[in-house]
Amino acid sequence: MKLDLGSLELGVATAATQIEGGDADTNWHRWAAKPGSARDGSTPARAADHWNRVDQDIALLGELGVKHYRMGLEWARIEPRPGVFDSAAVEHYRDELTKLRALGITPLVTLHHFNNPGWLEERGAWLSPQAVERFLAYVRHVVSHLKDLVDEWVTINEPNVYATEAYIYGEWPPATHHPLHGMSAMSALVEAHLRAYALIHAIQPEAKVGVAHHLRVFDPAHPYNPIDVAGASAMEHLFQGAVLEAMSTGRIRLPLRGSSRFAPGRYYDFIGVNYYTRNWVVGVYPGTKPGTPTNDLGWEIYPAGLARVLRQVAKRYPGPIYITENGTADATDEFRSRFIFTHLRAAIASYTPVTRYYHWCFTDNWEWAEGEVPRFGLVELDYETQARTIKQSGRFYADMIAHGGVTEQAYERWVVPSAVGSGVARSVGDQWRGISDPTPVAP
Ligand code: IFM
Repeated sequence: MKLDLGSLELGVATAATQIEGGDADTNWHRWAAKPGSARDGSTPARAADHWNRVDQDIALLGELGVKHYRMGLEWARIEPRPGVFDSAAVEHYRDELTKLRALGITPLVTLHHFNNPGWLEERGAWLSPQAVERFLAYVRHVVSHLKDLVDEWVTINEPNVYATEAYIYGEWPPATHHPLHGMSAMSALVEAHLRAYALIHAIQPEAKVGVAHHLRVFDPAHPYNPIDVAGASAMEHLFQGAVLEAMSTGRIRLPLRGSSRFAPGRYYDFIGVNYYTRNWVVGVYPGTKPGTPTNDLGWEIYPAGLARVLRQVAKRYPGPIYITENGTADATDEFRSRFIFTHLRAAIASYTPVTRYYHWCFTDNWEWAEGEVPRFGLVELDYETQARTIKQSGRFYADMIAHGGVTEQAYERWVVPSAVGSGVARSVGDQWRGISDPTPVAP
């Protein structure tokens, strides 16, 4: 065996808005309908049409052999108007969950994955003083109605990415540039998680609840330059450290704000880690290390970073770790198999209590402001015909699940011919200008 997975179990992940399609009234449907929003002009109305193709997709999950599936719920479908819940939408999810469980697939359900109902968005989204209460009412409804089918919940996905993109970079709805608003939104999401953690346990005491948190490595480009060192450490704290600490322990430190009503304690049953890349910091600039392999979006491919973030988490937050997302944009599926192999190898070599790995993504899907162009799936999606085809990396993934690891034959068949990336970062700024050398680097 080339790589033994041991007790690490493999699954795949998705998010409602990115795959369901249809006309749900969300922040994203409203935003993308305005010309010039998503880079390719697409909207989430098409996506993978999963809402109508649930049975086909569950059959594909069965074909891959996954035993774990992380999926999201579309809040706007469940609560189309404030306080009005749609029983047909809840029934739809019940049906999906029942079918998953019948196949022996354990669902991990995300309650908020960047998606707000339109009615919350027009009230100011996460800056609205009612946002947390509204979220809790939705959580109460969902957990009460699905608790016989779901044991594991992710309250909030990547609060740091959402707040940064929506309020600081202004790339996502509501598309404003206001750092203080970004911190207010992040603080509201922290409070939403801390209170939802208690609420879910009150309704379903045996539930396992956590956050899926986006964690990166921030390395100073010049380790002897105090400005780069300070920049990397500040970014680490502002982007991810403070929010992870607050959501996990109830300890709320600047730049987050919050009341002191949260007793210090443990507010997670697992820590969810979404890992993709590292930033190479020059001063206050979060760039990409020149000369490193990159994916189709110019993100550095840095498997050792996964082991580094897992160790950082394990040191501070005892308990199980789930890799709730890890994956890459690879339109031609030329390097995804190697990406998976090297990241799983790093996770195992971290010697941390990591028990799950959910690959992002199950199928190609609508990648927010980047639209339909980036291809993250193990299953290829033809957006025009909605045909699904398992990619070679998907076959590799299924083979690993079937054998409990990477056999010598699988390594020769899928990993050896796989490239290491689709480009090379040429300068620290490439990621932000969408430039990387298109020549693939040799394996
Ligand atoms: O597609 C996203 C997902 O919604 C959240 N984590 C990162 C993925 C890739 O960008």
